[in-house]
Amino acid sequence: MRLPYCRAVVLQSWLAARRRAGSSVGSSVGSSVRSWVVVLSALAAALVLSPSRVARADDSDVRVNSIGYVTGHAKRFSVDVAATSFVVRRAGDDSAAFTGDFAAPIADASGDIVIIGDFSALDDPGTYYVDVPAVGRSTVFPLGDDVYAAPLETAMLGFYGARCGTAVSFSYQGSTFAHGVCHLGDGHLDYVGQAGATRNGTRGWHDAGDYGKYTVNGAFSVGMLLSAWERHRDGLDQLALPIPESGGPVPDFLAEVKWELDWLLEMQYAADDGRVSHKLTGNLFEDFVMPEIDVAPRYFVPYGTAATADLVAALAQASRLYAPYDPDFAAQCLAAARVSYGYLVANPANVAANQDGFSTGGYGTTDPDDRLWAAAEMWETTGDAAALADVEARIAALTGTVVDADFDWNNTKNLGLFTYLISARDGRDPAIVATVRASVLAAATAIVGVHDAGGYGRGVMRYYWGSNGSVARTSMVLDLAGRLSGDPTYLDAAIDQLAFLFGRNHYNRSQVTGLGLAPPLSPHHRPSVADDVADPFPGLLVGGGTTASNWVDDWTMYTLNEVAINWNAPLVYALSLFVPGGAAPPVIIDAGVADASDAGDAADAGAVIDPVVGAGSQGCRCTVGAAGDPGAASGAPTLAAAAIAWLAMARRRRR
Ligand SMILES: [Ca+2]
Ligand SMILES: [Ca+2]
Repeated sequence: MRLPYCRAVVLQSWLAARRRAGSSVGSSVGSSVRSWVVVLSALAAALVLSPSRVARADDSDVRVNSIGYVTGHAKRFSVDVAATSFVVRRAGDDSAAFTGDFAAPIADASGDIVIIGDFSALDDPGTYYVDVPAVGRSTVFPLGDDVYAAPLETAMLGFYGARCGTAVSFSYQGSTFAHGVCHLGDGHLDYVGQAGATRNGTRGWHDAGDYGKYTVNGAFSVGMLLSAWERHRDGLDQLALPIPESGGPVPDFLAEVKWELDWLLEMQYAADDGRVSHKLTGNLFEDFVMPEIDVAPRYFVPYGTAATADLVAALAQASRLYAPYDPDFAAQCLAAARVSYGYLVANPANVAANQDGFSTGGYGTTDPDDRLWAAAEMWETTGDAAALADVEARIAALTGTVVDADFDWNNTKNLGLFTYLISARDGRDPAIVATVRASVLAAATAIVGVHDAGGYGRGVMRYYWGSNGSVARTSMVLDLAGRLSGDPTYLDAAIDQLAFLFGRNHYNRSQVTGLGLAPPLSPHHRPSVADDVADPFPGLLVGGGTTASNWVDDWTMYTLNEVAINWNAPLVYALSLFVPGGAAPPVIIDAGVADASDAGDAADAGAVIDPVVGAGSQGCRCTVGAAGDPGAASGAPTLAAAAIAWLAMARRRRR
């Protein structure tokens, strides 16, 4: 009898304290919210509503990437007690495959004193464990070319399970995860001037632990997923997902993303009115029920210019990527993007969405970054000179950092900057290209610096609500820097971000449900809490600690253990770098300035240079290793060396 009452108390407390009311990501979470976290934690512990799971796995001080290690890439692990040497042993017969010494201890932000071992030179596929004499053994892990293939599929299941407006059912590790048809009433138009009327706003993904659909975060997540497709298509196009569209004309990966795009299209006010609703939610957060039980009315919320710009960007990018598979859909996306882009051009002032009456996620953000992203994607898709002038004016007007090492939904400019930088189109201002290029390398070098300074290789300096998503998101910056410089340091740091998320961390636990060592069992995710399956829905990255050591696996702790599409999307991006076929060729900026013999060598090496930038960059004066270029200081290889290194890596990966 007591339990339902207490549960209601917790839910009310939780609703009162609910997140995203602020204008920024977790760093802005106020002290009042933190107080509620404490209150909720105490309540949960006292009432044994959802027993706080032991945060640390207790089996080892030897922390590895429990998913495994990829041939041709860095292989590092961490130990949080003192030792001098280690042995990597074959799991089959315990024979030694590699012996090494530890580096000097590092004082990690978690308080752990950590030593790091490196067995990158071991490249024979197999199954291994790390043995540290007098300390212990790691979990057993595979080493091979394809250790991330299955996790990538699982991470995409995270999106499929979040589908709104349809029934979902799939099997994973012996359990069936499902929900019924939900939210077909989406949505009501009362808050956008049509009391009592409704319009179709079905489909899309439930955003996070809740069932709302938020344009800014939805478009941002789509942008990261489509960028993964655009840059690592060969690693994604063979993906077979258990979705209804599988086997159709659109590759499964794009078919899953289309479910969100179909909804985004409906967020535009009308075909001739480019304003875009900021979100589609109920007035309040839902109870912890299955989505088909949630029948409270949901509303289109008034437009904001950030949401409008993000829709433009996502739809413009989608237009060029879906065109080979679904030309009608591609045309629909571009037409909608043009209408909303036209609105933005005609209405340059930032307009924040009026969210009066709603206590669901705020996702409030100003729009300069969103407008930059929109202009970049419009230019890349259409070649429109005015859009190029728009994006370049916005880049030139940036104050402070151009490319940010740490970014999230409230700062989308990186997505636009990346598209701009690696475009094959003509006509850019060479000075702006050079600025962006140098800034990508500077941001990536900063990430590597943070990675080097910590005990577990985490590349994000701060800890905040959802920062596991930002850890995954560093892979986008590191990917670009690796391709620009040819320096493997960047991709090595990127794979270490996955290692952190899959168990090489203070907790010795995976941060993704259903994957790796001791994964989260109690995420803040309504279907996982409300269904009758013991395990949570798989493939969901939890937000992680807001300090280096405070993560708990407890569904009531939304600032620590929620899930969200803007965290899963960069996880997919990171995984796409390291699956078979995912390796991307160097980006060569300025073929006209690079040493002619370099270009010749690269061509001789197999014509691997992707003309992503060089061919059309009329007179671009940026050069590899230019003054102020962090790549120069770190000894970035020549263009030819970069191309040859990539070829060698691609060959290794194919073996
Ligand atoms: Ca913004
Ligand atoms: Ca459950």
